[in-house]
Amino acid sequence: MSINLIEFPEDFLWGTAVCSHQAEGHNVNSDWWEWEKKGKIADGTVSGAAADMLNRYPEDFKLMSDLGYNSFRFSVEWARVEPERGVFSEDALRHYEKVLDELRARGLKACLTLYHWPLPKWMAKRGGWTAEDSPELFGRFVKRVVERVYGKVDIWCTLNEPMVPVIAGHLFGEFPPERRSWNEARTVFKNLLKAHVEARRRILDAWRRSGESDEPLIGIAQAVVDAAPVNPDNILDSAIHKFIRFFHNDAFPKALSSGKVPPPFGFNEKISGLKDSFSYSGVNYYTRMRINFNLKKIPGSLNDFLYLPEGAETTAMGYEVYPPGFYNVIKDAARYGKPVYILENGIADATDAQRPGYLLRHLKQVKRAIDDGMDVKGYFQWSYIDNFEWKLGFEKKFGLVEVEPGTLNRKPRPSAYMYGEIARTGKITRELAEKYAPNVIEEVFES
Ligand code: GCO
Repeated sequence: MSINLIEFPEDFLWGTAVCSHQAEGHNVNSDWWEWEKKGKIADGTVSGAAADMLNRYPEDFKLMSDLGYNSFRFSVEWARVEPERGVFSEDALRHYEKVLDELRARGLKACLTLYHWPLPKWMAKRGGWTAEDSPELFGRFVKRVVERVYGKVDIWCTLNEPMVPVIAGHLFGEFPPERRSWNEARTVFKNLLKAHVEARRRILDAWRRSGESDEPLIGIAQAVVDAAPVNPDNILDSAIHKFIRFFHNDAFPKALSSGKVPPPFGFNEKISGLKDSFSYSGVNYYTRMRINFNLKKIPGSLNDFLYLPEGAETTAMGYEVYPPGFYNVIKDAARYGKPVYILENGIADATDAQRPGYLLRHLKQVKRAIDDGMDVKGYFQWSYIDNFEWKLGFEKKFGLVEVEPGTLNRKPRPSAYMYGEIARTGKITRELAEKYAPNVIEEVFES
């Protein structure tokens, strides 16, 4: 069947996302800042001034609203707000207050992430998320933030991709604190569940005081891959794919739903306040993971499970472009019976040659999910702007908007305008696809 138009619901959120450490710059009291200086970053860069959103956010929010976007996701940096244990920076709190006010003044809805990986140095020194009181300390920081900004936030995201500190930080030792300990990984998993509970409690306290009737939207952003066995008849591939799908995608959200710590992370013990502790499912999707296990090779990172079919289209990250996987993971997220927000989806592409097509093909899968009855409420493109891509540095360009080296001036890429047209109209038309990505017309409009 051939169609000419893809239409999204009227109140759909069309946003972009950043993490403050990656985009604001100068997160000097964080563990990542210290770690970067040890020469850990692949392209030899450090986060430094990043995209300088710390100072340029008013210009950025004007650009977003001029382009036609209606929402924005970003994070508060714990290390900025609490640079020393128990010492809260009035400057930092005022900064985030002003950022949220500016967003509102531009008519942009705010999704605020409370933890997006960097920790204050003092926290990291005392064991980070392995410390028994880490959830409580996180709760105390969140309380300070919530007291200042409640009423200015539309969507609360307590944790961004909690499995990254668990797996990359404590199991495979790729991110700070570079640990390789299964015991620690389990402890971090449990403490992050508790940290979510603590954060949610503080947000709900503020909500009760506010007298509003509707409960605030609170959830996490979960990184999900569409894991599948290369050869379903191979018992090992099939078993490993199921395990990875559970371990990486489902274990954490399942715990938020059941209130228990699932094996292998725990023994189904209950955590008080955890059961049904979210009001939406947040999905971050980039690629699929095809499992082709090699017995001779012990995996050193989750990426070692990635298998690329010959001729597969890939991104600058080396990820396979696989839009149908997006539909599959949205379907998985929708099983919890809550609204779904896509909190990240995007591509590293310096020349913007692939990005328009990537975007249209992925948005088509979102629409497919909506047509099949899934309650998808919004989509946040990663990323608004080129930023510090963690261990890979600035070489990977995820931005709809390019940052000119040196001046840090903003230069929207063609896909930034394309995304704006979609956001303003809620529609993908054939003309739009012809203008920006004629090569994907068939995939997007013929089904
Ligand atoms: C992620 C992170 C982002 C990354 C992005 C691109 O959620 O993985 O939230 O910080 O930069 O995913 O790799």
